[in-house]
Amino acid sequence: MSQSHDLLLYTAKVCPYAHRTELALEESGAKYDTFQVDLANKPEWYAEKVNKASKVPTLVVDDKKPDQFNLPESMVIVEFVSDLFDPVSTGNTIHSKDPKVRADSRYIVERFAQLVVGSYMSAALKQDVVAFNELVQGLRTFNELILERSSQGPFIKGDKFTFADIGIAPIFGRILTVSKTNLFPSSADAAPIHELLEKDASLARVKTWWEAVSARPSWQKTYDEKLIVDMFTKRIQGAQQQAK
Ligand SMILES: N[C@@H](CCC(=O)N[C@@H](CS)C(=O)NCC(=O)O)C(=O)O
Repeated sequence: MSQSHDLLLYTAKVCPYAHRTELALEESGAKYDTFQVDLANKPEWYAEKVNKASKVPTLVVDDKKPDQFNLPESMVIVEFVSDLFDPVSTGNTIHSKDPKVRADSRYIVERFAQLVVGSYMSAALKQDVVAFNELVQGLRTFNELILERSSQGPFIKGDKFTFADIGIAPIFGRILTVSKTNLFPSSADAAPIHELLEKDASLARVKTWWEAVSARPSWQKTYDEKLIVDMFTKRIQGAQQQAK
């Protein structure tokens, strides 16, 4: 496949939203350059020249050409990448052409965020045990949702790694890393999430899903767990100190 657009991704390894776009580009076999944005010290030109909201990710299409355009918002970028490259070089299709599958994939990414993101942040940054229990419950509900869509998977919509997996995996991966690093509060009602994932029947479908996602070359190439551990340890311990 010849690639007709130059692509430059403004990204940050720490950011789960930027991570989605790296996964989509890798899965597509796209050629792209990256610019790592230090979120603690963003270049002063970034907001003006790249992304008015001053956030990562941003995909610059045809950088410095007359028809250059800058695309913000992770799932918009994932969709754009799938429109440019599907069916991808791996034979996979990131985003189905079927309107029902497309809509349900968007829904499940949105529902996962509703179920999990707020409680994850509060559990980690505020050491809020109630939020931690809500997070575990949210993951159990997610297990049911993906079981309803495909009992065997291993991916959310069946045997292919697609839009829904890309939308959710970077957030789930970070939750697991925070758990393994013992940065969540301990709860009398639930074991640590990485232990529950191994043994709890109510997360069995999530376990199957996660094993398949984390084995993908695109995941292994784009997830720098050591960096996440270092950055999250500083951030979460900093937030804990401030709360004292
Ligand atoms: N809805 C956006 C969220 C992007 C976002 O919140 N990115 C964060 C990093 S994870 C960011 O760039 N924040 C600005 C900052 O930290 O200054 C998306 O999905 O792309």
